[in-house]
Amino acid sequence: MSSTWHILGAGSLGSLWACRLARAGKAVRLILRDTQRLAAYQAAGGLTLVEQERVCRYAIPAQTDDAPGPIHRLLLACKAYDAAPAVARLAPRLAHGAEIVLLQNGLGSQDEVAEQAPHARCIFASSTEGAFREQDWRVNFAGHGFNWLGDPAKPTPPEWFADLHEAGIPAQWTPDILSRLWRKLALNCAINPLTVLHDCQNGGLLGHLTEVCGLCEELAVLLQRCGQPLAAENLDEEVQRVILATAANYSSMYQDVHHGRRTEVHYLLGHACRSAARHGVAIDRLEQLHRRLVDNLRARGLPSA
Ligand code: NAD
Ligand code: KPL
Repeated sequence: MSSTWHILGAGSLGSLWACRLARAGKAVRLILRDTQRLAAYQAAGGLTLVEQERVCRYAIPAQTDDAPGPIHRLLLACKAYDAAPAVARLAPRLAHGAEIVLLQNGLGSQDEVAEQAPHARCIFASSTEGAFREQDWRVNFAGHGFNWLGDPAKPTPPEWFADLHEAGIPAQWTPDILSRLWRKLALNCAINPLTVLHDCQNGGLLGHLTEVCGLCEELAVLLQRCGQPLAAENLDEEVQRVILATAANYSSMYQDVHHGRRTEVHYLLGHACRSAARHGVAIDRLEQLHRRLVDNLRARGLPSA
């Protein structure tokens, strides 16, 4: 098996991972959308990582998805709605037993990817690191955090796991990755849509705590019914802690909406509503929230799924 890290998506998280792996001497190849993006990247001379005072450029080799050669290890660093189509295009290059690390927030895209790559091992990740693109090919490492990785189908970590520590990527292998992803999804459902609807920073929700707590109640019941009791524990307390700790921040969904970008709602609140319907759980408040959010997105001319 080749030890090259193919990284699809030179956006915020993909660039952050690519620069740290390359800095540690790991073989990295970026996979870019098309020949135009490839030419623009080559003209820029590489990816630039801005980390506090330090600014470093890494001339990481790049290619398009139809380049020759098999892929054994793929870091999928695109948005949830792009994940399955991206893997479908790469499928002819995926070696039997290839490993795909899925960095997508929310739930649902992991199953869509697995359908496109039935012979690959899908490793799910949940990240609390924060990065944003200052401009094309230049990423700012804004928020130190942590990464949990796991595979619901196989408890043993992949042999390359030590690469992450060597590259200074804080990470832990966990058998409870689904619980982590559900918990983050629940936090995002309780906070992000309301920040869009009330047009406020996370701290603005302190003025809407009855609404927040009502959502947490329904989310906790849903998590229990989905077989995720740990993710349901003290959810309302954690949501309020996060609102206070991030009071001055705008949620990721708020930022997407205000930059006119498509949101990941289908894999967050949308996934919660679909799961509730499957399990026969009544979630009137979450459904009403979903309807209000969909109307709001449509009114702005943004995709509502
Ligand atoms: P991003 O939009 O900055 O980057 C995604 C990149 O993927 C874009 O450059 C896009 O052009 C590229 N892409 C999409 N389809 C492609 C294809 N077929 N071929 C090649 N490139 C393709 O997104 P991001 O902020 O890095 O987020 C990625 C995922 O990580 C999301 O699910 C997000 O919710 C999650 N996440 C992000 C952060 C963060 O701080 N940015 C933190 C935690 C989780
Ligand atoms: O993850 C977040 C986001 O903005 O997406 C927080 C800060 C937890 C709010 O839900």
